[in-house]
Amino acid sequence: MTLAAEIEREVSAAGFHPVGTIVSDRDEAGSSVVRHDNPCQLLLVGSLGSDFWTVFSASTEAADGLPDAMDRFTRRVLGGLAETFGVEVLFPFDGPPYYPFQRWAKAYGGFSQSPLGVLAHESYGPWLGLRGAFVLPGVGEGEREPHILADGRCGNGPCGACVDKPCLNVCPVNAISSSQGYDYMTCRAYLSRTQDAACWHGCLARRACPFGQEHAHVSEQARFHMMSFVGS
Ligand code: B12
Ligand code: SF4
Ligand code: SF4
Repeated sequence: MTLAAEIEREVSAAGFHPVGTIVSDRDEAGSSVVRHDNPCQLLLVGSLGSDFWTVFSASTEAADGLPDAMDRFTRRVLGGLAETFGVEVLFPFDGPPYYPFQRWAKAYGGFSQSPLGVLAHESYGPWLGLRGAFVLPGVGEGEREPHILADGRCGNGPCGACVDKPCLNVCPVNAISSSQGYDYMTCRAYLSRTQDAACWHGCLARRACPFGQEHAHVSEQARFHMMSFVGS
């Protein structure tokens, strides 16, 4: 079993969702990983749906009342795995400057930049959280693959072919448009002043996406993310 496959197995057992491995070089990865051998491999790890929520909500971090519970949980669990396997792990919340996690996911393939700001995927819809990237040793010349792996999971993501774009038509304050993208200040102001908004149970625009609906956040999970967004 390869190192990536071993880590993927442990990541799944811990409640996270392994996305896949990209080969990273200077141009794709940006300056943040150039201190590593190039090319290096990045194993992207996400979180998906209520499985992750179940594990996280039973953690000590979720109960201790301190800030950034999910980030601290993620750092403990994925950091522990990195230590076990003797590799480094990068986190999306370390910054600014932030590691370009969305760019990395697009390099893996299957994701499109949605009008919502988040990436959308045919299977996951707009519901995949990006939680970490394990930095694995570089691959040899002969083994080097293109950034998009030929394993059937890759493509351009669903947004380009989504004609109706229902995500654009449901926001109560028109914070999402095809021309301007996502106006997070308008969204945040609305949530702050409207405690009974339906959005507190999940962004209506995100929920309108027909893809990956089985991975939509449960109400408590949606509220957790909205609270941290409005407080940020
Ligand atoms: C800063 C930030 C924000 C800021 C954006 C402010 C701004 N305009 O710069 C704010 C606080 C608004 C924000 C909000 C949200 N965010 Co945010 N955010 C980030 C963060 C930490 C850094 C982005 C960045 O600067 N990257 C550095 C550049 C160089 O990387 P990049 O990949 O090339 O950059 C892309 C992004 O910057 C993106 N982008 C630009 N503006 C915005 C605005 C939003 C809202 C998003 C999501 C993306 C986005 O476009 C770039 C080109 O692809 C990333 C984590 C990360 N490390 O990327 C999460 C991240 C992009 N956010 C994410 C999410 C899910 C959200 C929320 C939907 C959270 C929620 N509530 O569930 C909210 C939106 C609120 C809502 N109503 O639902 C996810 C997206 C997952 C995905 N499938 O794509 C990320 C990857 C975090 C994660 N752990 O998964 N976010
Ligand atoms: S509704 Fe269509 S355009 Fe909007 S995020 Fe989903 S696939 Fe993309
Ligand atoms: S959370 Fe509500 S206000 Fe904010 S973008 Fe989504 S639908 Fe619009």
